[in-house]
Amino acid sequence: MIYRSIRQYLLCKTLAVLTFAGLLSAAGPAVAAQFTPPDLEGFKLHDERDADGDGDGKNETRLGQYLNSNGDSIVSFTSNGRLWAWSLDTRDDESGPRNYVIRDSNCDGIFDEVYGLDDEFHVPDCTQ
Ligand SMILES: [Ca+2]
Ligand SMILES: [Ca+2]
Repeated sequence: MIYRSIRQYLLCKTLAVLTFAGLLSAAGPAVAAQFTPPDLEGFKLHDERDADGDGDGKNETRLGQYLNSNGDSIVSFTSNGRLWAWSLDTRDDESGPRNYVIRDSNCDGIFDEVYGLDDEFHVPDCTQ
């Protein structure tokens, strides 16, 4: 079974698999987006686990979950030593700019895609 979003992942302990077809094709001229990783100040490592980011049954992605005293959650996604996504889920904001996933789609170190917490995303091919 494949769970699709970071919210579902955190509930089900299975990593989200997601597709992003159409996102880039609708973007028009190639202006590279760049998203800044969440600030870990005030957060402590809460849990680490491995998860399946592409639905093949192998847990290739290491997740690190960080929490602060407010219960806000940051998760890092690392495969083959490359950190390719971050999520931020704030407890007091069910939606909006303080809840997101950012992904480095091509392993160049720049987080160039952003998703909502309920959106689908998957481990980029460039980590393999
Ligand atoms: Ca996998
Ligand atoms: Ca990138």
